[in-house]
Amino acid sequence: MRVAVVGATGMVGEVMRKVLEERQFPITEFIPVASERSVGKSIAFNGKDYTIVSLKDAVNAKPDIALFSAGGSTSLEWAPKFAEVGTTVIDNSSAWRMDENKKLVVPEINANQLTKDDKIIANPNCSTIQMVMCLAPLHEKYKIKRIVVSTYQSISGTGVKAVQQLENELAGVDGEMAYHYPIFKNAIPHCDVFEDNGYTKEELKLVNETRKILNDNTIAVTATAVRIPTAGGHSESVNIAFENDYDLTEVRELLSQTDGVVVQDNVDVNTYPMPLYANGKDEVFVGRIRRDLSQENSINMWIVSDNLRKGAATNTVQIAEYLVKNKLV
Ligand code: A2P
Ligand code: 11C
Repeated sequence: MRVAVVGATGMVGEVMRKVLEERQFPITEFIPVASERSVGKSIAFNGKDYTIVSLKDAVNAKPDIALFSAGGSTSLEWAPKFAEVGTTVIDNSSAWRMDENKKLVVPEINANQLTKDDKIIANPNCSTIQMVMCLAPLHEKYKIKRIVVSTYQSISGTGVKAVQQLENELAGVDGEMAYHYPIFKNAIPHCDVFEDNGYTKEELKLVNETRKILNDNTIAVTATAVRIPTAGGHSESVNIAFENDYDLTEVRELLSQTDGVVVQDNVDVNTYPMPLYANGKDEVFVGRIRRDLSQENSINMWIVSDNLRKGAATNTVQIAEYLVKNKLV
């Protein structure tokens, strides 16, 4: 496969390169792409140095696959240009996710919808991916009626500027602010921008993307997204109301049997997921699984995953792997 990584120098782009290397993705030509600022510079991949090229040169090279993580506006403008020359784009931005003609894919859940005609495939938002990984098997078994989710999101989801802000605050030096407020010793209930209805875009992604991936618009979802000064991954407190009653042991079993999900749930020995330990891992970790005692057929759980891995790069590369395996590129 001839593979372009658009946004190769970015935080997600860097993890994409690492994940492609680790999983030994079958690459015959690697084409790193970034902004004009970076064109001509060199970047390492699989022990070799490659020269970063412009988007235009990358389109002219007609790669088989382009993995995009260079922001929504770059995707909106350039993904169709790649698609036009026959490249299959897997896009990590929010640009195409809710487009009704584009598939929003978490491979373990709905990659079987993909066909050769899907030239722009959307990768969901990080906080959605880790949640639906745990919801999908439970929805199938007990039918989800409503979800209440509160997130505790890593600064790495905002990008390099936010990581730098925290480092500056820890070192006690002034610098550029990624957030309106200090993040060290803080929790900021504001991820992405506010919409007119009082919710942030991040919160609405959790609502809309979840319904699209689970292919069920009857599911009610409400979300509060909060930024906290962690670096290893996003955490989520998720309350789920099912149509039908469930058995707690069976829920744990279902989750344990789900590919890509690891149950860490034994409060007797203080075992539960935490971002410090999810950092650098590809799995979604779930624990604190317990009955919601306040209403029937309801459950609480705590879901943690590395937002740059399963939440972004790993999911994107898994989609590419599925395409290759099923001869869809
Ligand atoms: P560059 O490093 O040249 O700015 P992050 O999300 O970590 O900020 O990274 C964004 C990625 O997207 C970087 O690789 C960045 O390249 C790339 N990028 C940003 N704007 C453009 C653009 N207009 N065209 C191509 N790549 C872009
Ligand atoms: C965050 N989820 O942590 C974001 C980062 O829609 O792809 C990715 C934004 C997106 O703030």
